Amino acid sequence: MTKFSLKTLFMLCSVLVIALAGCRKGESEITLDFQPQIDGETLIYGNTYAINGLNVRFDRIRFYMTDLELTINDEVQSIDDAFIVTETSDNLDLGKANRGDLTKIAFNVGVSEDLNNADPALLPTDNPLSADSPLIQHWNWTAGYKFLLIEGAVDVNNDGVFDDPAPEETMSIHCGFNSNLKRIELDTDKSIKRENVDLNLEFDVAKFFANYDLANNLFSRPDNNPEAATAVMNNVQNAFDFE
Ligand SMILES: [Ca+2]
Repeated sequence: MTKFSLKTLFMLCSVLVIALAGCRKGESEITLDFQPQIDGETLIYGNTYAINGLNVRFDRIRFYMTDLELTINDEVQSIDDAFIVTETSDNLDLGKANRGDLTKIAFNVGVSEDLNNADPALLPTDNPLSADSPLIQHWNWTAGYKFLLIEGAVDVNNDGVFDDPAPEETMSIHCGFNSNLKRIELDTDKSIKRENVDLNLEFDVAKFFANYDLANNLFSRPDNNPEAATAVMNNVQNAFDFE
């Protein structure tokens, strides 16, 4: 290689390094840490909690989180990916965002109407809304996605035993439908300035059941007691918070 081409190569590399460094300097990798709670205490799946006067056990809580927006330096940054939060989700990698002052985070619990009415088979496999995703929560093309799924048991007869999987004390509430889509908007005052930024998002599962008659609403499906799912989704609106 000639001297000239080596010099050219060196210059090109330098420009590339500077360009990459400049790019990194202005952006942070954002992670959402999930902290499910019961009345302010960390929720542990499988444990027993008192909710509305009854002992309750949660085995599984899963929901879709879509159309995320971060307001940083008064500019809304949209995150196009869809996410699913499960009982084993500790955190979600949201990708990169420009640095600055985060004043608001907004997202849907559920799936927006256009996607909810669409065919999940048309989505790429790595999308949690895809028919090929191992985590897909979908009824069929008429009913769409299960936005939120809550499963566990409730000791309705108060004998100290969860009589499940026999159906009488099994809790299974599946929430969906376009009319139940919820937009969560949370004000905050976090600074996004380091290379990696963790945001702690709490949701209090006890609040899912505010003013909810658990004993008589253990089960909900689109064709069986859908009103219970609507009540839970209305409560979801008030269940999220930043630490
Ligand atoms: Ca019982």
